[in-house]
Amino acid sequence: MLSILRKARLKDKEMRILMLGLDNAGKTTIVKRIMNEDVNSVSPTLGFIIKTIDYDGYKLNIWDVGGQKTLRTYWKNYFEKTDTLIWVVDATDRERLDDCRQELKGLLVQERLMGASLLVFKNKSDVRGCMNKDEIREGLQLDSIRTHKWHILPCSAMTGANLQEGLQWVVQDAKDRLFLY
Ligand SMILES: Nc1nc2c(ncn2[C@@H]2O[C@H](COP(=O)(O)OP(=O)(O)O)[C@@H](O)[C@H]2O)c(=O)[nH]1
Ligand SMILES: [Mg+2]
Repeated sequence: MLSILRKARLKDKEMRILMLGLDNAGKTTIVKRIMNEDVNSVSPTLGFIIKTIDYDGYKLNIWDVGGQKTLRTYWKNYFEKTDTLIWVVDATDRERLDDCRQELKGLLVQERLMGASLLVFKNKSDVRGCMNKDEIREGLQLDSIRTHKWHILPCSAMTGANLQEGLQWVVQDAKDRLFLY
């Protein structure tokens, strides 16, 4: 049933994108950069923000949800009808990579996220000495994911690098799915 609804919306070229990750990963800054808003005035997100972006003929509704530990229990309220999960990782935060892996793992077993694709944004790639793509891929054990179609992209909310490419992947994935079903 869910998948039928999902497909109907994809046909309407409307998508729901859930942006999650640990606090301080750069989720809100990514959304602001995509929206061409000032990225220097970001404060921690309590609750959530929804932004709508038109991209390649698609209407992308991006849900930016607060990632602090106390807020993570509320994430489940946003799973329904999600087409794509964007998991934002702070590539400079080696200490919490394990925490990051566990949180992601916990999401990927959620039934209501089963039909969603996964885009991992390796954010803060502009910072010298940050973890590279392989380190994140291994640290998050992405190669062991069998339940979701996934893709990892290094990006920077500060420079804007690869953010458009990320949206392009999201939209292309939606097109592929429409073609498949
Ligand atoms: N150097 C660098 N800093 C970033 C980048 N993205 C976010 N930040 C900084 O990381 C901090 C947390 O960003 P925020 O968007 O609030 O993270 P959120 O908690 O995931 O929403 C802020 O101080 C941002 O300026 C990035 O790509 N590069
Ligand atoms: Mg935020």
